[in-house]
Amino acid sequence: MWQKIIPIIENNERFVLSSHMNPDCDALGSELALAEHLRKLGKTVTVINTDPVASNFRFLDPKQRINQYSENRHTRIIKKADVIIVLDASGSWKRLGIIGKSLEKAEAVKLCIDHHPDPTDFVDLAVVDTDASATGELIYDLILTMGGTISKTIAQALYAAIITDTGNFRFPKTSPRTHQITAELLTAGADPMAIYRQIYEQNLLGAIQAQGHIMESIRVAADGQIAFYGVTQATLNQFGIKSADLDGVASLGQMIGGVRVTVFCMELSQERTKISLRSDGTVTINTIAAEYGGGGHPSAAGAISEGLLADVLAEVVGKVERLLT
Ligand SMILES: [Mn+2]
Repeated sequence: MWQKIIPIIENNERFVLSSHMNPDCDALGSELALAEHLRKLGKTVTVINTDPVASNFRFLDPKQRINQYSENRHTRIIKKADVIIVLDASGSWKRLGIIGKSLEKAEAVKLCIDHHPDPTDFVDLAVVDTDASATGELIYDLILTMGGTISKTIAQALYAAIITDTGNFRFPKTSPRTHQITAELLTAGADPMAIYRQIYEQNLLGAIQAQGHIMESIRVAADGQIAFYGVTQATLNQFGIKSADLDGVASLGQMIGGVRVTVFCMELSQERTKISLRSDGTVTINTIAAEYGGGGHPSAAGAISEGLLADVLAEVVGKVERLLT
């Protein structure tokens, strides 16, 4: 799996790592782990994302080595890079946000390491394993294949990547291999309780209260097989929170017995709506996300649509209803 990528890593010096917009723990953990491994090999590594690290993930990066993209500071670094590695983000350069344009123009060799089933023709070479529960699993494998070691900081980063991308070991791609890797990460010093608390138990009071508000608004369709709800900017303002504070709200509907698919829409601005889809694994919903230019996994996907929240929500629910009949 790695035989083409390893020589490219070994024979080059300057690396830029990047990932998708609003980087999650898998994106950040994979970046941090691979960056540390490359630095140990003597490489120069810069990690740059379009969006900043969310506050509950900052513990992963105490030395603040993950940069938020700025054209002034990073254009030269990107231009001089020998290799660009895109992690956890297939599909197209667009998934990376504004940095994607800059990376696309660079002359570096472009690689992608991912577990999403989306196109990879935007890079020169890709390693995609859709059976992996997280990109973090692949990075673990790459580091060991290259004879590297799993330090405590790498273990912590990859553990965070895997628990979040598996929904704490319940999503369909959770495998014996996932647990074997996780066991090794614990041996290498990852602290499950501390990491769980940092990721899941640092919510703002307003975020939890907003969840209560959203939960009250949940409606169902298709005889209770679809749960759907949305949140407006006005509600976010009312509770004094930002959209990023509502991580996890997209799967609230799945807590209801009988619900197979959840549709959650968030108003980004008046004519821009973020769509999040979740399914119980019996329905493939990334096809619907793809209709809106988005992507993701068969049972967890998302997209952004031009349109009013209420219209987009109704339209997506209609599409899911047709999928179920
Ligand atoms: Mn991932």
